[in-house]
Amino acid sequence: MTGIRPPLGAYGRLAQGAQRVLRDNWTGSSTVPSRTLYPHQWSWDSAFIAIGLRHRSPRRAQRELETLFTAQWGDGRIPHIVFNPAVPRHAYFPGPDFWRSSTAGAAAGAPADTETSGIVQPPVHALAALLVHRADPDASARHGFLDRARPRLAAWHGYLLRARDLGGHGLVSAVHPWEPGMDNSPCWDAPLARVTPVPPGTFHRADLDHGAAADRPTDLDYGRYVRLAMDYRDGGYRDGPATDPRFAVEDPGINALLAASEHALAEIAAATGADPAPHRARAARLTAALVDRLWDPAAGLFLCRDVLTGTLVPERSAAGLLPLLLPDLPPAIARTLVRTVRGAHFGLGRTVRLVPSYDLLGGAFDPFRYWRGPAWFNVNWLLERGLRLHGETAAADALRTAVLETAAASDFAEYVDPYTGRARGTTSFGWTAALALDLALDPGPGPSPG
Ligand code: 9WN
Repeated sequence: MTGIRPPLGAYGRLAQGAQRVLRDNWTGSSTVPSRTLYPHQWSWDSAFIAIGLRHRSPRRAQRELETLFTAQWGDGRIPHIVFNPAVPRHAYFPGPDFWRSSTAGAAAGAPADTETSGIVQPPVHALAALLVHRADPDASARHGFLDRARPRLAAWHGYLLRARDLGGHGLVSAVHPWEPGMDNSPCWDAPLARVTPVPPGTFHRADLDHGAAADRPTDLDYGRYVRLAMDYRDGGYRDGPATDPRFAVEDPGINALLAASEHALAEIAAATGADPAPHRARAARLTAALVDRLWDPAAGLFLCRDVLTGTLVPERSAAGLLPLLLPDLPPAIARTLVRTVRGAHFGLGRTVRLVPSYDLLGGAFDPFRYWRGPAWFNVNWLLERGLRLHGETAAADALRTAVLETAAASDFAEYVDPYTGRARGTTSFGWTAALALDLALDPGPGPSPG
């Protein structure tokens, strides 16, 4: 069975369903993650969505990314949300009236004519841009897609490496739990406990109008999210020790995705006649810093480091498996990560078919609650790639099949119970549809044939 893929078209119905979601969620210039729960443009969602869109419309995939790039700030940051002015102000909290980017972020170069949030999400965009380009390299070259994308991406990575190296060891720090994209991961529990929540009742959680409370973060977590975002905003979204962040965490997910995107940016540089060497060097430095700062041999995966205490957070999150995406990971570490994915804590191919977001045996595990256990499709798409990259073809093939079957059976759920595969959160979710479409239609990154 190893390496054999179903013939193209075997997932025809799934591909149709995925395209329907992407059509319904398209606004004319970008794609919302969900019409109800997330009615604006999100940063890493758009990158994943572009990866799926490229198979049906490379131009629309380019547009998706370029709409996001238009909202880039002068300091290089790509905001985690770009607000659609046509959507009612209170449809999502925290909305544009909370972030007030065009005024509070003016000194950091926030656009004057578009409202955005002021925090960021994982930098998957260079990887997405490269894959979008490769879907139709001639048309991409004709339209100058990579020529326009390259300086945007370089400025984005530059911001992260310059302004967000709060630990001083060459890794990016998240200053808000929403930044790694895994909002209520148990990895944030200890660092977040130091943050005083805003009083309950001072804000309205629009998410609970559309999602079950048991699937979402708690009110106490939200009070702390709001406090951190408010303080960052009131400090003009300035970065660095002078602004005294109360939450600063080196996350293996963000840093692995940045290193993977530096590899992609090297390819983009080469394709546009620029020098790829600085990007390869950065990727190598990031990989070395990840190993040096976040690798935990006893746990068999990468952990988060709380920069304010200097300690590793002893919680196993799927973010700690994402360095498997890196081609230059020391082989012994790659082998250990593969063992960990299949071991009792993540159970792949043993107790579960999709990798859970958090340790199945962890004290905080909850199969329903967001990033505290459910399996997410973007994480599994990334790990499918990582397994394939490191020669684990049979495991990658099985994971691919599980992603496709579960995405279709759950109506493209936002996330699923890792044991039953049942939908949690919302359905018709953008990146679930896009990444299922990608796995249904893409031959994969190798080394497997096809
Ligand atoms: C806050 C849009 C986003 C994803 C995140 C996911 C969730 C937002 C929220 O939805 O976060 O950014 O309101 O809960 O955690 O990864 O990008 O799909």
